[in-house]
Amino acid sequence: AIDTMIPLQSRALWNKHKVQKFEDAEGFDDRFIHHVETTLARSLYNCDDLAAYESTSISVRDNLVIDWNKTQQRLTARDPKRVYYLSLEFLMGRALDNALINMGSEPKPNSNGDELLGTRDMVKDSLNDLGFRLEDVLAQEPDAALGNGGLGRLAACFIDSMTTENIPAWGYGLRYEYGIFAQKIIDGYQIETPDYWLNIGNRWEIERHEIQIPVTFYGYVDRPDGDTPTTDPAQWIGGERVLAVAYDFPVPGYKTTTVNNLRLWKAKPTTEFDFAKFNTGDYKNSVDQQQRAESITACLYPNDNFAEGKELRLKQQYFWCAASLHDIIRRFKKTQRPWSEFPDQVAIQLNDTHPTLAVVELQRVLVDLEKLPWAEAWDIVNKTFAYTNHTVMQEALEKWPVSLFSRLLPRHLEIIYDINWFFLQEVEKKFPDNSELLSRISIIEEVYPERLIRMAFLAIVGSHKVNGVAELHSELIKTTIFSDFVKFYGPSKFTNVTNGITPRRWLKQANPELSKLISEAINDPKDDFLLDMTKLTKLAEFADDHGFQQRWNKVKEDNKIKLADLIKNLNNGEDIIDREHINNTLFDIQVKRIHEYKRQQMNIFGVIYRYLAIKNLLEQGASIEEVEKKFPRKVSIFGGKSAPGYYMAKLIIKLINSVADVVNSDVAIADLIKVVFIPDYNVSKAEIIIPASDLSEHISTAGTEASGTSNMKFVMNGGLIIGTVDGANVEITREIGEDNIFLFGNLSEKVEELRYNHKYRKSEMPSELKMVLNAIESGLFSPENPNEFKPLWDSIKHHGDYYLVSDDFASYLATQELVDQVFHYEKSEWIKKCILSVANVGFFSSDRCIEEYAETIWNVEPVKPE
Ligand code: IMP
Ligand code: B1N
Repeated sequence: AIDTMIPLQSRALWNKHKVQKFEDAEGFDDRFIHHVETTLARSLYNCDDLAAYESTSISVRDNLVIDWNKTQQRLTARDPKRVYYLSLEFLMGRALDNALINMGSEPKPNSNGDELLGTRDMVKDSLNDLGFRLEDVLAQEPDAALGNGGLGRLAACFIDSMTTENIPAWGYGLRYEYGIFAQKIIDGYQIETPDYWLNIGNRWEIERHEIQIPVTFYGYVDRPDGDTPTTDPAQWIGGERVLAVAYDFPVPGYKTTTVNNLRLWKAKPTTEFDFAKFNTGDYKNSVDQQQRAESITACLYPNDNFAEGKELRLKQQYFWCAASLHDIIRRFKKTQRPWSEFPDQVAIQLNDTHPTLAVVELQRVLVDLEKLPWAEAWDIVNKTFAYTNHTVMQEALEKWPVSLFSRLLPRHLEIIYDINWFFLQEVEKKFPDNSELLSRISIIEEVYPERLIRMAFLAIVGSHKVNGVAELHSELIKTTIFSDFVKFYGPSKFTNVTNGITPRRWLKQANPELSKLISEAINDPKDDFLLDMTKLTKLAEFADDHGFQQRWNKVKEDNKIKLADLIKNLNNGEDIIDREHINNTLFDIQVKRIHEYKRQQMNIFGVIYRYLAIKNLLEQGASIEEVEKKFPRKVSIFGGKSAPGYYMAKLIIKLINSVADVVNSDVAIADLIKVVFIPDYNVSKAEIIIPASDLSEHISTAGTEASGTSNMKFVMNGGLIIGTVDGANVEITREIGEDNIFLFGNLSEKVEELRYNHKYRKSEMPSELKMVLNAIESGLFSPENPNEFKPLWDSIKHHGDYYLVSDDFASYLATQELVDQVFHYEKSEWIKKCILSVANVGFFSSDRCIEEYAETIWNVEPVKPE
């Protein structure tokens, strides 16, 4: 609007005082001290690590914001098609270190002119001169943990890559007051404590008081023109009103001055005056009511791969979709283009079904407010949206009761009915007289006593493309949960984009030493491989080079020492890991959300088997040296949160901790096995844990893990994988070669048959598993309560072993034996496998992934800084 712009005659003055980025150490020092003394109102007499963190962050943010403004102005001028990534979760982790790595333009000579320094090193030296250590300063930052696991971290990797690739893209999400809970382990049990991450404020966010969007709930539908059809414009008179306030997080890209935006919404009360309440003198009550608004964005739902179905969750979803769409539409309207051009200017990606209401909301805005005819509006909607599916697990598929919708979003329910009606008409036309198909494919599930809205079906019908997140998964959704839709639409609506991860955070930032070794080996001093991962293939030349192998192994050993230090700190200073043998102790790591389908129970059963086998050998009189030959040194490391209401997952955590207690204190086995559960696994801990792995476990029941992304992170950091033929493991094998991965277990094609066999008791449990379950049942790990783990053995022995532990256990153990063999007796072969894996991991950069989305789904082009 004209009135928000500075008059022409004043602009010379603005340009004269144009703010500048700091470019060198001098400039940084200046900015740093400025912010300590003004923004923080402190001085050199009371500047601690926290203040240094804050001042560094604000200084860095200043630079980002300058480029953010330029980026947004450039986009307004060029008016390209933009991408909006709608995700209820953004698991960003810490911002400062990543910003220092990404924003550094070209490395510059240091003060002596004898070394090229990137921004991170320059700031590190500066902080040193100012009296601080960069590591201590970085450690002050709380994780932005606004996500549960893979889905949320994927969104974070994607905005990094979209920015790095100069794609005009904004993320939209919620600014939860409380992110994922912090996990404490007390007496072996998971205890959840609130994650009030904003406790020390947040120096990365920009609060936009001026952007407040009203959002409505409840109420009723009014038809001013009488009893018109529901496809005609109607008016929704909302009951409850709240405001969405925008908080912006600048997103830096690597080697580009493009800075994109992550806009998160916070709910707050309106300042509307409620006469009715005022007149009845009910002041306290009216304040209470207002306060309720804030509860909408108070808390992230802590479930991974599970839909809880709570009313507040649906309110979160609508609040977020309505505010985001309003913002997107406002931006589009500034260009004065006709509505028909909306899909040429806007691509909206639905990260799972959580934002599916945006489909309905856009239809509502176009029909009710913009008065477009239904069909015209629907055409626009369909061309705008695309949907990513992340799971085939029934319990994760969102279905909302019709009754809840009719109360909370009455107009949206009408629109959903109409969308479904038109859709079913088309199905009927193509497949006449097939009432079974109609009821299977309907967006409304007719189940007694509650009719349900199938959000995934609504997302498919409302989108022009649907994608899965790894090849196997994308095939599976076509043949199982969405097979009727393939029949109706044909296969071309369904596609695959295999997940990826950003090598900036997961290689350069998490593993600076490996990154340095690589850049030296492939002669890439400016770290361009982080943009073009095909450069890594050159590493293969060194795979057999003994000297290089030793340097490679030294990096791994140093990373293992760092992890051992972390574990020691978390264990009140007591060392669990034997430092002396760290190089020939295999670090076997499984860190991810605790879930029966991910089968941490199988991993800990494997540990128990190993323990029992060692004890047996010792009892038969074998010496510890003889035992060590068969069962060499190994540390089994676990980490991950359970959903607070997930009983079985919590029991698995308890079993791991109970086994750790017994095994770690058994002096007879002389440190051959150690078991560690790292509490409160999160992004910043992952950055320490992942680079330290020799082996990591990705052992889900075939067909259950859509992709997995930590598997890619471990490989990128020079660790090997033991895994099932599931999710992205399949493509990892294709890329790095089957000699370099330890695969085992039944294939997804067999799963149905195996489950059937369990149901009709046609399965035989392997003796090794019997031995393990007997030991657990004997109370070896819970002497005071032998039945404590009963639900775990019951699920296998009596409840059909849904996750097929007994079918995969024998091949799991055999494969672990092979792992031991190669790690301990063919170490050079082992390291060679690691090097070859990293050489061929390039495919899993999220940059490749974003290029595929841009080309095949969004149809957007990069807009490069001039
Ligand atoms: P939006 O696209 O309208 O949300 O704009 C996002 C931000 O980009 C604004 O808050 C401005 O800071 C900046 N911006 C957008 N359009 C212009 C423009 O035409 N000139 C200068 N800055 C703009
Ligand atoms: O999404 C990741 C995949 O790599 C993982 O395999 C997959 O399990 C994960 C409801 C989910 N799928 N579904 C969820 C999360 C929260 C929620 O409320 C479902 N997370 C995944 C990235 O593609």
